[in-house]
Amino acid sequence: MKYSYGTAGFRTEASLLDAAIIGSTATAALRSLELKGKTTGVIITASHNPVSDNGVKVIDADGGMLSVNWEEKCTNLANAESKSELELLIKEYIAPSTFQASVVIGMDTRPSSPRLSELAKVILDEMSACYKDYGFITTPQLHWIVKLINENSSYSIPSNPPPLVLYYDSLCNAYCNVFSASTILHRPILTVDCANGVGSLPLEELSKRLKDYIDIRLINNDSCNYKYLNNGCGADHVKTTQSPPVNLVDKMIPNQLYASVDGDADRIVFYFTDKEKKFHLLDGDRISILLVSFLKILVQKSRLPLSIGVIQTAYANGSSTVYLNDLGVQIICTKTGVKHLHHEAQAFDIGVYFEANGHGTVLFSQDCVKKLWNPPTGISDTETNAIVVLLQLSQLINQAIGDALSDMLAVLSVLGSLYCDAKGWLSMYNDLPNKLVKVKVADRSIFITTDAERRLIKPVGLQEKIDDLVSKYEKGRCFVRASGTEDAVRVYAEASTKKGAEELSAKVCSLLK
Ligand code: NG1
Ligand code: ZN
Repeated sequence: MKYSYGTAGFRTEASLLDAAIIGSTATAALRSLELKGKTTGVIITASHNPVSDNGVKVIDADGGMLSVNWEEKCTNLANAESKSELELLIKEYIAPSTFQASVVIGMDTRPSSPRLSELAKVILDEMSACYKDYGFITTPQLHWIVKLINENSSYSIPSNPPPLVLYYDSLCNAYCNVFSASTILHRPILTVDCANGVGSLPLEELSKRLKDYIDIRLINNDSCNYKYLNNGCGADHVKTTQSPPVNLVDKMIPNQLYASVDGDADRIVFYFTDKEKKFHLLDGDRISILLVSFLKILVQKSRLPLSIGVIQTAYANGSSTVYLNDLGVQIICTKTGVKHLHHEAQAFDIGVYFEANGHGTVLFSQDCVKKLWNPPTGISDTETNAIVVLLQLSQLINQAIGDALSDMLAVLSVLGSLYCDAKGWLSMYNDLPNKLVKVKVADRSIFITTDAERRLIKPVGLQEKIDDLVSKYEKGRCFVRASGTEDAVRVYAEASTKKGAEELSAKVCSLLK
């Protein structure tokens, strides 16, 4: 089998993953050597995939995704056909170094994870790397730890207090500080569907630590019974079916807020039912808009010259883009895949990015954080207060990668600060009716896009046909692109009516047959 390091690292049926684990672990160690012993990470997870799958991703030394120029090397290492070919490649990629490689590893709660993690350790031993195994941990927690270790030269592994304790301290202190600074009045109730995954463990910790501030109620939190992992539950299930997860069907209390995280807790979506029992999803687009609305108010109050940008993909609902335009913040559309959004967000003092599926975060630039730590003298209480809240939000929100747990707390703190409930949040704009479908084609590699994947260059002539169809629908928008994670082409269509969106989708799909 041929592996290819994609947006989600390597992901496949768990029994076929050994070579990918070996290649990824070797990559993490080699990248660490190239960076003079800075710590990198290896996380074993297949996120929202079925329990029989597994996957692996390398975390770069800044706590973000693996640098693009290492993706090909990682692919080559994973595809080495023999031990001697692997050793030759390692020799070719190794940078002359007197340093020792330093790698942290972790895994989700899949039954195949412990064996794959042991395999990673064998490779690290063979490469004489120094490593620390964090066992069951969410993907964003391990990213956060890598960033922490490399940003604090005095911080070495193992160390005291353990990084995970610092993670919880940092999130909880920041939440409590935003709470006090913003005079949030009530103790919100949030029921969280944990997808029966690894997120159950930190969510239990957060619910205990924050019990005086939030009533966090966990469901589908059986991380030991892996046959239930992502089974009818989790963020992906709720987003794609637009319906509640198992154990909540017909049990939702009207107007109360619910959330679902995915199998490795790097995505979150919120939802509620109204009095008529109609289900309403509050997805990544809406998280983005809620957060940026509050951030904009804070920046205005602080009177600091801070730029705010929002990064979306073509899958963002058209109404959310119109809302952002009216709000007067800069909007950038990028290709699908968190690495593209993350990169663009770094261009702003405050960069907000979310994929519609709930994966995202808010980045505060170093320069911005410096300004928040050193406010001008003689400013008003309103300015000081806004600066304090901005600073706390920069500590609450995971700066390495999208994190369901820190996003959850950020959303609750913003809702509380704005005295906004689920209904109020939903009323910020009305989604345009839309349809997202997967189409199996003989060869998806022939679909070449441009303009942040919104237009096709190839197959020649197809885009003109799509344009022609789109022009027949009020507020029509439609694009076709090859999936980076599945062997299929995705068709997204939007129009002013449900009937229109469905018709447009069906017509474009038939062009692909
Ligand atoms: P692909 O398969 O390339 O569309 C999907 C998601 C992305 C992202 C990646 C995982 C959609 C439409 N696409 O990508 O948003 O989450 O998986 O990195 O949801
Ligand atoms: Zn995930």
